[in-house]
Amino acid sequence: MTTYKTLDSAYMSVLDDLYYHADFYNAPRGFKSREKLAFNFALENPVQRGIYNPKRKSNIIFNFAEALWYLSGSNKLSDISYYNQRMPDYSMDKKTLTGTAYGAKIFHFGQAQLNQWENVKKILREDPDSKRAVVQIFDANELAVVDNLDVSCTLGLQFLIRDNELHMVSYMRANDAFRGLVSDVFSFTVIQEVMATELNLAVGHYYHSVGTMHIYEPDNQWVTHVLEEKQYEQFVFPSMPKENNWSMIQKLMIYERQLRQNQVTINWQDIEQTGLSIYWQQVLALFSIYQMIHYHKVIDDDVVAHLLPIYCYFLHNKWPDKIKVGKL
Ligand code: 5HM
Repeated sequence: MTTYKTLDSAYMSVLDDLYYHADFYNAPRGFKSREKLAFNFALENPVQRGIYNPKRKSNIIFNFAEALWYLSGSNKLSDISYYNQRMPDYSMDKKTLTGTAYGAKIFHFGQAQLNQWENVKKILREDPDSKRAVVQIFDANELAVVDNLDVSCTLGLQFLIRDNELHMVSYMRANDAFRGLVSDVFSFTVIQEVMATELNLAVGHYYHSVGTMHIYEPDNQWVTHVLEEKQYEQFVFPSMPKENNWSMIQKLMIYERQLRQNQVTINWQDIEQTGLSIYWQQVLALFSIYQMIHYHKVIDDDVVAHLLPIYCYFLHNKWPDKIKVGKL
């Protein structure tokens, strides 16, 4: 298995490998794609989860929103479609997501509504060497739903404590190497970091294992543009505070909902007065800026000016008309 230092380097190498050295060309469910089977890679530093290739235009706000949506345990479509207009395409009833809502699987699995997060923590506390700390995501019932639009691509996540570090292995049946990989590895490594800080452990390696890794044909042109771009600025992604982050995450979720529902506006002074730690203040600032973008409000320069350079870079790259270079 190839080990990369950062997700950015893994992404470029995996894309190149898939695009130029695919093993199969086919069209599952009619969607033309190229693929490799039983694909895997490892990340030495899962906190370094940013993808900075300017042509890829990754959406840091959606990435944090999706990770937070998972941590909230929600399966509600509107909680996440606010950040990504494509999400309704995967919903059968246009109200919930059945496969993609990994948080609902993690925190309320199946009829018994199992809280797998708590189970995994208990197992690891009782036996730190355990190989049973698995969060199951894919549910066999998903295949029984006729014409199911949303069958979990992720089978499960396994947590392993080795040498006082929390390692994580994700198992996916299928992963879109160009789109899905960016948000999936972002969210999964956030989950790993939240679990590690809660268990008071350092973050270990992240292992990504996929049944079919593929690139969809309509993305081919964009993929080649991304692959042509070899030299670009890199940043150091911030680490979460080394403490149990749940109280901060829960507080952040309350503000996130109020912003999303357009019940409040939040300026930089408000953010500082939330009592959130600096790491989570930055994420709230991202959500506050997204509210301005989404609801076509005037962008609050002061909030932008207080963002870390890494987040300014992402926003300017994604929304150059709204987040100006001069504000960097
Ligand atoms: O036909 P199928 O159910 O496999 O189509 C869903 C596709 O969405 C997957 O093949 C995968 O390419 C992509 N996907 C992903 O990469 C979907 C999800 C949602 O579970 C995900 N990552 N998290």
